[in-house]
Amino acid sequence: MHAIDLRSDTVTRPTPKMRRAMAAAEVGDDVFGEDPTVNRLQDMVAELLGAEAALFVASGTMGNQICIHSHTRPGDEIICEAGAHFLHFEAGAMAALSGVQARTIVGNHGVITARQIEEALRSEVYYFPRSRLIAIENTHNLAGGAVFPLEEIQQIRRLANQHRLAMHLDGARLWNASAASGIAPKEYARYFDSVSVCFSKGLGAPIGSAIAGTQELVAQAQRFRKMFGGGMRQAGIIAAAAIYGLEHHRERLAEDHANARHLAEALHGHGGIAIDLATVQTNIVMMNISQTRLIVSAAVEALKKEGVLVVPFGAATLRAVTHLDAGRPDIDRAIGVFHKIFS
Ligand code: TLP
Repeated sequence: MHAIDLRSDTVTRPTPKMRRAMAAAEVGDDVFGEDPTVNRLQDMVAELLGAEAALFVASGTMGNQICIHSHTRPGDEIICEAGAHFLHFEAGAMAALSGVQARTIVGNHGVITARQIEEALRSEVYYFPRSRLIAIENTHNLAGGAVFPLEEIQQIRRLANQHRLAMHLDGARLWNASAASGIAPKEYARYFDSVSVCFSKGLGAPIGSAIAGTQELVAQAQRFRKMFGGGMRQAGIIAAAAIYGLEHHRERLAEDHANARHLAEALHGHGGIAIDLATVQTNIVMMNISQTRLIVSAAVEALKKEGVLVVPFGAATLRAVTHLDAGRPDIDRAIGVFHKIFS
C-alpha cells in the first residue's frame, strides 16, 4: 500500500494533465524576457493580485528574500510575528543576504495587531535600528494554517502609512486563505507593497513562486533575482505547471480544508492528542502530543512504520498537511493509524 504523505503540501507530484501542459509549453530564454509561458504566468499573477507587475521566482524563500532585500538596507528592522516562516525556515537568509534584523511580536494564532506593531516601532533616534518593513504571513504556517483577518490588515496598513513603512505579505498559502475566507487574493494583496505566492504547495506544481508589486519593485526584484542566482532560461516548462495549478487546482482547495478538519476532529482528544480546532481553518493540522504516551521522534517513527508520514514541528508537536495527493480514503486510513498508535 502507498504511504500517506502528510509532511507537507509540497510533496505532491504533477498530475498527468499538468505534465502534458508542461510538455506542450512554448518556451524562450527568460533572462532575455522571451519565455512566452513565463510572461503569461506573470501577467496572470499580476491580474489575480491586482498588481502592476509580477515576477516568476524559483521558490517561496527566494520570493520572500528578494522582497525583503528590495525594501531594506543593512541595519534595518523588520517587524513580524515570532513564528514567521522567514525567521525559522529560510536558513537565516535575511541576515545573510540583507543584513537586517527582526523585531518579533507574539501573535494570537499568528495574528499581530496594529496596536502591537505600534508599540514595537522605533522612534527616529539615530542609534536605534530603523523600522522599515512589516511582514505578515497568510495563511500562517506555524499557527496551523490560520487565516489573517482582512480588517486587521487594513488597520496595519493605516499605521504603516502614518510611519512610512513598507508591507510585505508572505502569501505562500494565500490561495488557501482565499478559499477559506471567500476574500479574493487581490483584496488581500492591495494592502501590501510586495506579495509572494507559491505554486508548489496547495496548487500542486512541482516548482515555483511569484512576487508581485509595482513596476518599480518588480524591475528591482528582477535584478535581485539574477543576483541571487535565480535567473532561469526556458522556465516556461515549469511556469506551465503553475498556470495549470492556478486554473485547475484553486477551486479544489476547499476539499483539502475539509480533509484537515475531518482529520483534526477525529484526532483531537484521542489518547491525549490536543489540537486547537480554532486554528484548523485551512489545510494544516498541528497536534500537541505532550499528554500522549509517545515522544515526538517515536511517534513519527511509529506512524511511518504504518505508512503515515508527518513532520515534527517543535518539541511536542506533529504537523500534518492535506493536499491533492491525499484524498478522503487516505485521510480515513491515516486516522485509523493514529488511533492505533496513540491508544
Ligand atoms: N514551508 C515549508 C517548510 O519550509 C516548512 C512547508 O512544508 O510548509 N512561506 C511559507 C509560509 C511557507 O510555508 C514556506 C514553505 C515558504 C515560505 C518557503 O517556500 P519554499 O519552500 O518554496 O522556499
